[in-house]
Amino acid sequence: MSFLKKLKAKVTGKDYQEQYLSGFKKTSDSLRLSAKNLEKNFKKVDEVFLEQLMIMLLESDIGFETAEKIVNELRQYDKDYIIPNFKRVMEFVIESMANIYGEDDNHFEFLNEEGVKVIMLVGVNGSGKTTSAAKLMQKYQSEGHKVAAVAADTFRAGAIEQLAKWGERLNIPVIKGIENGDPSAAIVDGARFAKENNIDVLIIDTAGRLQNKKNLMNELEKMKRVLAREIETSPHAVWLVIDSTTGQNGISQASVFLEAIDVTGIILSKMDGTAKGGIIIAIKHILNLPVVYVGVGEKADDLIDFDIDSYLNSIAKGLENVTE
Ligand SMILES: Nc1nc2c(ncn2[C@@H]2O[C@H](COP(=O)(O)OP(=O)(O)OP(=O)(O)O)[C@@H](O)[C@H]2O)c(=O)[nH]1
Ligand SMILES: [Mg+2]
Repeated sequence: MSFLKKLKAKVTGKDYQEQYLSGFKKTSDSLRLSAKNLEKNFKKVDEVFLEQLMIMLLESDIGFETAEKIVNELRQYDKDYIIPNFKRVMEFVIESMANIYGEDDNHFEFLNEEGVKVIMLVGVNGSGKTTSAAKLMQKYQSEGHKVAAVAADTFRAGAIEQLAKWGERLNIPVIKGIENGDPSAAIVDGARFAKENNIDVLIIDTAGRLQNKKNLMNELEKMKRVLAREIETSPHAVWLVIDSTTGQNGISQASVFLEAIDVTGIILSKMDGTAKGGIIIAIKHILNLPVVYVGVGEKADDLIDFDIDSYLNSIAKGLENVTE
């Protein structure tokens, strides 16, 4: 069975498939268009073709290193086996992406632990932290967890109210920081509230300003320190929110956070607004961090659990007419 058929079989019956197809529609459409153009010029896998393929991959925001790796592997494979047609090329590319991404570990295991589980959201200005916090609040609540959140963005005017409003809408308690106050104080209040009220999942929304690195590091370290003092094993997850529409730039902005705190996974927001889904592969390849969730809209339920098979299957949809 071909790789794409196997992929399709693997995801059949899995949750979220419709959301994948609509959330990644722009990526899939754009892949179809560029594949059609590429197919027109295909005779064999030669340097001219490989260069065009490289450009197509770069346009998907997969990043230079990752694109080069795929192109080099294809060149080598063609030397060994000779690729007969364009369909096989595209299949090879998708299969390479799967290999680069690799198998996902179960990053949700901590949710089965006893006691309060703490998830911290970090990331640059406007990347989608607060909206992602609301989406996670709704998700875990709907799965039967007792949820609370901390509005620890004491920096931006209106930020605390933004999360508090989500809390009211979802009927979830939000512990509010004080504007211009110490975010760590809000975190301590939130952790104590969670312990006293048998909360299962506590979600912490933080400020997104990109101040100087030293301040950011100090602040995040302090947050971690006070958290661990209240709840020994916390934070259980630190997820960095990256705006997918900012592409490679989003990845480089993220590096400041990676230096400041142990990030355990990525939430990729605003995927509904971009055709550049290659960024998912780049994140795994360059940052070696799993994409845990993908945001596909502004509503509380516009969040999908990321799984690489469903993602690749949804973008391969765009290739069906080209490759069959
Ligand atoms: N289309 C779309 N819009 C999104 C998504 N996630 C967030 N947004 C929008 O992006 C904007 C910024 O989102 P926020 O959640 O406020 O971002 P933030 O990181 O908390 O921003 P700061 O608190 O200012 O650092 C808002 O207008 C959101 O509605 C998404 O997945 N898709
Ligand atoms: Mg915010």
